[in-house]
Amino acid sequence: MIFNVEMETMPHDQMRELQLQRLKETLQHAYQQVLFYREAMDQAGIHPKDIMSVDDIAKLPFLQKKDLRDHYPFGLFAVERSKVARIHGSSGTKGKPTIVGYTKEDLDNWAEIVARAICCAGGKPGDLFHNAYGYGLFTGGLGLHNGVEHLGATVVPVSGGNTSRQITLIQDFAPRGIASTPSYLLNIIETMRKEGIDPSKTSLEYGVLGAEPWSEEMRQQIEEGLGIKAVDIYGLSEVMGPGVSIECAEAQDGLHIAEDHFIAEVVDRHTGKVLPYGEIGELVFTSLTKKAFPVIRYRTGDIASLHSETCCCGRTTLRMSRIKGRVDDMLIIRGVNVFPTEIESTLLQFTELSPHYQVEIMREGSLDRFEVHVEVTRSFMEQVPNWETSDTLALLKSAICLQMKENLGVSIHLQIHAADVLPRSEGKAIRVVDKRNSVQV
Ligand code: DLL
Repeated sequence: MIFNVEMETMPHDQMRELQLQRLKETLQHAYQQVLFYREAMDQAGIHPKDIMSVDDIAKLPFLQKKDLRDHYPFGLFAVERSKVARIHGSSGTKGKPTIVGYTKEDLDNWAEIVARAICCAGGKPGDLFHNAYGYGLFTGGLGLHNGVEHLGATVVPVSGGNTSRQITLIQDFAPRGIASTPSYLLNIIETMRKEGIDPSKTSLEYGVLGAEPWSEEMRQQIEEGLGIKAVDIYGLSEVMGPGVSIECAEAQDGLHIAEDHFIAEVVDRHTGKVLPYGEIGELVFTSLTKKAFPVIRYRTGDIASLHSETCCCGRTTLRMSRIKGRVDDMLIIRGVNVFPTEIESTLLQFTELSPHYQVEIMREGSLDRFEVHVEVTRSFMEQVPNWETSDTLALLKSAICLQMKENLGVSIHLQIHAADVLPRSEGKAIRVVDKRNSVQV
């Protein structure tokens, strides 16, 4: 089922026309209302009226995360604060959050975009929907919440955490859909098994999972574990929140961008040059309908590529690949660039391991040392006598290291722990722990 047929199946040229008209309005609005945009455009020698085609967007200066921090809290708002109906913020752990705002109209648009996204994932009006994204400044909880209501489905606003209660509610309410981070859903599956509940026997049929990078191998574990279709949803508070793009249940191959609300570009992360479709680089988004917090060429720090081929689901919108990772999370191991999801893909091929892992970076002399921490499953510990000193463990360790070397071209230091030792996620999983600047005693 397609929710907004007109927008989601619009021919490409027509969509470009709509985007151009909305882009012009957004630029005019931002130029008039936000000193930052006026100064940035003046400095670049470009005026909104100079934009004659969507491709002209490349002439405009970028917006960076630093600009949001420099104008904390409301310096980039384009309407009076009293017209702002809601505030959200980034889930960043360092320093103050980056703050964004929405007018009532922005919230209505967002709800429609998320309703469309849920349909794309296989949802429909009348569904019962378990929402395990955190509620608060983070856009996941309330973003999905309003989308479910807009769709005409029933939302269960559980938020993240209290996993046993989540499981009780899933069993008692019998939802069709669930939303959470993939890492938290793995935690829920694992807890079900510990509580003697077969996760494949729940009522769940589809999952709307995102807010963090995850691999195909993790998708497979979730789909097999719960017997559901798991689709990837992408978004970020600076641009709007969840729903900027989502995979369709039919293809699960690339995320459909809500192009009537956002223009996507991929740029070379060093030169800022726009890259052709198919090439991997940094995603950049421009909002087309937001009034309170328009963003013009926001550099997301997320690495992906864009694809224009038509999808088997019938949607004509541009698709983006799944996010390989964030620029800040990229590990440079002896000159080789590695994303945590690539490590994840290899680890999850080993059924002896649980799907939980963490990478620690430490300083060793003048070099960085990368330690990958994994844990064996409980059944491995039960099946292998004296598992910690066994040959089976030694063989497993060398097999993982060899596979890692083959897949990623790097040698890693592997630490294998007992089951249930590594931290479990209740929201966004922390995959990389950088200990280089911590004091060693
Ligand atoms: O994570 C919004 C969201 C909520 C998306 C629920 C999907 C579902 P922020 O907290 O601002 O917003 O974090 C945004 O999270 O720049 C990406 O690095 C990462 N991210 C979001 N979705 C995905 C995804 C929400 N599907 C940052 N795959 C983004 C990989 C993702 N990374």
